[in-house]
Amino acid sequence: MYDVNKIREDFPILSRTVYNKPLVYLDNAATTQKPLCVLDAMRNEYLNVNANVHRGVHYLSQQATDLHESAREKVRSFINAKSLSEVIFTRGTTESINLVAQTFCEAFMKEGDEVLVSDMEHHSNIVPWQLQAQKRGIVVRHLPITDDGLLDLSTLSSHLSSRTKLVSICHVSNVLGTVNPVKEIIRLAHEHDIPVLLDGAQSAPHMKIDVQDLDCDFYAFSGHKMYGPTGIGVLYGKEKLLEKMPPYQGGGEMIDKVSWEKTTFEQLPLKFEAGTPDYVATHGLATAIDYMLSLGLDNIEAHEQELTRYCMERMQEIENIRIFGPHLSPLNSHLSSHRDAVVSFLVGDIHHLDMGTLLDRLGIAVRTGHHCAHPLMTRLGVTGTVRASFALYNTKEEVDALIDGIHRVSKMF
Ligand code: 7TS
Repeated sequence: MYDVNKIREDFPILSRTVYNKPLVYLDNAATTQKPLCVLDAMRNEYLNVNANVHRGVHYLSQQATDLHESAREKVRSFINAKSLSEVIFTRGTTESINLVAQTFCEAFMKEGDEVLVSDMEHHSNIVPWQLQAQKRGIVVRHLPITDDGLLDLSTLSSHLSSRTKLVSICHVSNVLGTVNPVKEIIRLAHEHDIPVLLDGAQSAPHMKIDVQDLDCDFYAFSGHKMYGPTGIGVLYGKEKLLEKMPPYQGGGEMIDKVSWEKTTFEQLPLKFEAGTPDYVATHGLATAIDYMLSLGLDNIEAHEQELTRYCMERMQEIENIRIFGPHLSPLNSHLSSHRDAVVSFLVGDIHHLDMGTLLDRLGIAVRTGHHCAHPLMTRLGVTGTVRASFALYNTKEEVDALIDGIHRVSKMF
């Protein structure tokens, strides 16, 4: 079954110490650690295969191209996209959303047209739209959240208008852990013929994603948050939309023919992939996906849900703690299906930075601050929170260490 201690052996960094204390790494929503198999795969590619992809007739180039394109197939099947044309490699969620913001607006939006985001977005799903607002005069509207940190779906219809051209929301909040009812949102938006982009940065690492079942029009995620390397991510898009969107950047790989008179572009997905791709990172990402599949996505989710439930329960012991986002119902200790592996909190009037700094001295790595979600902080009426976030290798003992640490810090104040 799921042997977390055995799994931890795949991540040597988890055995290191900081300040002579065992490391307790609870900053996984920012980035996850990498298993040996990912590092080995990338090292092996650089050692034995390395050559630029797509353009070479020679053996190594073909081998590197095969690895790169089989990574695309791995991603396609991981998210169940219909076709390889719909899987675009990017640098990460941020670039995926910027790509859509620039090219979707170019193709489909005019001055006064609206994009609907929500009050719980990461800046990477706010600022790209604001840049388009400055450039093209589009309007960025935002869906409110309830005090429990849920999207208020009763207000969705009133935020959609004949000018709404896209809904762009996170699948899971990186601060609140809220798992949004995205299928329902997509169904409602589609009733008005409005496509939906899902920011999957915090969902792809934690749950089975099926883009056809969700029926989302775009889905963006980052490799480094799911045990893969930094600098690689994915944009899924429905072919019928991507076909109509202009290229994002110009350069090699993305062209068909170039002349001074007229340049034509490659077919999907290469049309959106100018320049040498990070083909070693795509192989690393594919290896990370294989690693997750070998453990079982359901097993990973069950383990992380159990840790989150345990953490939320143990946090009830702490006086004056304020947990943000959907709470566990006191009558029912099962985890709310609305919360993923993220717990943001504050204790009394202890500043989040003080809490984070003192926990760090105990070896416990958490994130503090605004978590790249200023508008959400404003909505919550705080300048920041402390955030613990879990991954497939965390343990109940680490949750215990966090709770003990919070007790110790609280006593100091
Ligand atoms: N969207 C969400 C919901 C995120 O949580 C993040 C990163 C991004 C987009 C951007 O991802 P990137 O890989 O392109 O940077 N979130 C965090 C975080 O919560 N702490 O550090 C990064």
